[in-house]
Amino acid sequence: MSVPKLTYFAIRGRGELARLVMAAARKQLDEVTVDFACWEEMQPGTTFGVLPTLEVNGKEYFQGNAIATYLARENGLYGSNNLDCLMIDQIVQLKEDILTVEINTVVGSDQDKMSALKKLVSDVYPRTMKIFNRFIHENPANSGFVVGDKMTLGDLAIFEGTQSCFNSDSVFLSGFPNIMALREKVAAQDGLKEYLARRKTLVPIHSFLYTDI
Ligand SMILES: N[C@@H](CCC(=O)N[C@@H](CS)C(=O)NCC(=O)O)C(=O)O
Repeated sequence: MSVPKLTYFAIRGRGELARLVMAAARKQLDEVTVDFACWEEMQPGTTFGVLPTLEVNGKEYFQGNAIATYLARENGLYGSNNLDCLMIDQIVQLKEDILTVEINTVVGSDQDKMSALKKLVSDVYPRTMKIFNRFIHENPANSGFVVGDKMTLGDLAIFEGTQSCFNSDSVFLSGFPNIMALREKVAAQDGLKEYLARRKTLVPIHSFLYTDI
């Protein structure tokens, strides 16, 4: 395959899982960063009207999680059997469920944002972190990873799906020790370690976002 090209905004959002996969695989990912200020003008000329997109061998694809899953499969970071893949897919979709509510905390009216924030803190985070924590505990390989004995897309999705929660309330997240241990394990992997150190400076937080989606 040619070097894949990811087009997305300068946020983690729906592009970050693909970035994490490529960092973990230590493969090159070309990136085009779209400025939010230019998006309205640009959007009608784009293939799908939303981002992220991935260009591979001259063809453009979309849907962030499909892109990340494709890249994981290409790089040996997906499950090794169908049930492991199902476990990973559930986790990726759970990450999306969390992100949807996180996004609702930064768009719309103040009242809508406030009610999304309440839902996130009182329902979504407690419920989903418990599930992630249990999944890691129930891995028969007892490896600290969520599937089998090596890192997969499932671990990267837990890492990313818990990132905003970790950033906003690490004390709350420390009540989920398996998640905390997995986060440390993931962050220490070759490729990711370097990427995460770089990310601090490369992913700017936009001023209209008060959380770091
Ligand atoms: N289901 C799509 C949703 C894509 C999506 O809504 N992207 C947002 C950014 S995260 C976007 O492009 N928003 C700009 C717009 O809708 O104008 C995915 O998961 O990639």
